[in-house]
Amino acid sequence: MVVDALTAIPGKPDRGFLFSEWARELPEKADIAFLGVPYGSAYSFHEIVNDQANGPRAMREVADRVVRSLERFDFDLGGPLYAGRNLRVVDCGDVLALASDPTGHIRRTEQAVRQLLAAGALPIILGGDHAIPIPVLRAYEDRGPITLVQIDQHIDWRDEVNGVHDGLSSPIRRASEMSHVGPIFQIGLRATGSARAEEVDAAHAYGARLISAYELHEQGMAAILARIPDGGRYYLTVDMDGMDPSIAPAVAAPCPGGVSFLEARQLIHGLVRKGRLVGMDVVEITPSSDLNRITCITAGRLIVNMIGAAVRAGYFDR
Ligand SMILES: [Mn+2]
Repeated sequence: MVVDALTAIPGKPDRGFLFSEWARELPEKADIAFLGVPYGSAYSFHEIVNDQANGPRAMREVADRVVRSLERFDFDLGGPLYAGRNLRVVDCGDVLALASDPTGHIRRTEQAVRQLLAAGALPIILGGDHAIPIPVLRAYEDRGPITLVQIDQHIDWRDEVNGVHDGLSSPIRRASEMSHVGPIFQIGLRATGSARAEEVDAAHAYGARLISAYELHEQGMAAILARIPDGGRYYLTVDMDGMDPSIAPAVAAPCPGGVSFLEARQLIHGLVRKGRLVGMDVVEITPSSDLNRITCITAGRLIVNMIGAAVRAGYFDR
């Protein structure tokens, strides 16, 4: 193991996520880059390796069920994933984590995403828990203003839990403090999470738009999309517990009433068309509780719809 590397290839499969080429070193130029980020900032020592840390591996293992092969006609997209374009799509492996440096992976995550952005790549992050967008979003420092769009059951506005400020209950609070993050839309909220009234007040004070799952189901995603300003640079974070547990059971907090696949797909295609989707993460999959791998397939199909829409919107045309 090269201990000063940012990433490490996890090994087993011949190809990276969605038949992409493995990048043993971060690319100097690429169109799309997958990056596994297994570890965030844990709330207790034994949670440093949680079930969510198995997410990148589970996503890669299911990839040939997400897309059977790259030349196949994808009916979500009206043709093959890359529409015949010759794009450089790489899987950069997982951000390296070292027992000798138990928080170094957070710094490495930010650095890796900075390098991917400098390479011209669209980063697609495979988490990991919901702490992971914190260092990812920091990497967009010079690329704002970012409109942050979140699919989640929870608002994730805790300032800290157990004295940890960068954990999975805090990503939107931390994002709100970044000067390059502007409007925040939080979609799919329901039931109870880490938030108390003070966290909801903080979100409202910022101007975050809190959209419950029920408001979404009653008004439809087109109405929600219409509230998001056009022409933005959108970053989409998908906490899989925001999705309905019938299609995403492998989460730590399954709860009925969630976002449907059709709604999430409509959001993704809508954002790609409205402006520029500059990055996406899929987080909070707990592979040990998956059923027939459907949570990973749901997450993978959201990624495929994002890529396919971006290709057809001309994102990678030179
Ligand atoms: Mn979350």
